[in-house]
Amino acid sequence: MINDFYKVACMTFLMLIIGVSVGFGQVYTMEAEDADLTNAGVNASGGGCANKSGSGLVFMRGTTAGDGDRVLAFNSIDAPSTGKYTMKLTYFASKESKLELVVNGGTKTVLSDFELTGFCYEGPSNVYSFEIDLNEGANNTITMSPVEGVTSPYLDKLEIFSTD
Ligand SMILES: [Ca+2]
Repeated sequence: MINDFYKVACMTFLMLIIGVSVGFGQVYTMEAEDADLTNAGVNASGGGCANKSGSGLVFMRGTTAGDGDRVLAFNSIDAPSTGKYTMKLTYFASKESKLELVVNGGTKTVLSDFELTGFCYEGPSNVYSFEIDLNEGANNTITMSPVEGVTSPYLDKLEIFSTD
């Protein structure tokens, strides 16, 4: 009985530590440069820029024919339940930028109105928030592609939070 009490206490404590370390309500975090980049996307390292997180940035361009085929995929996103979540995309944009978003192979959504931040070395990043639907379980996928003919933002990090 006492053993069980300690087990529960320890588990609760561990869950609290894990909860604090990933941030309250946060279900996912991934650096863009650590996600799955296909079709010869361009990974801009961000050089020695201190305003990014992780080791770099992903820049898929968009302005050259064929750039629309580039895909940055965030796979195996684990959601605790089916429903609405808030996606927070940390980025840099030095001019008007757009990005195509697909969640779980669904409809393409074009994200626009990225507030301009300048390049990474010029100042802090900004966060683009967008509400998405995820399914319960670890099989959620979010893909991002350039809108062909338009510059993409420099992608730094993707975080997902529960909305309640
Ligand atoms: Ca990064």
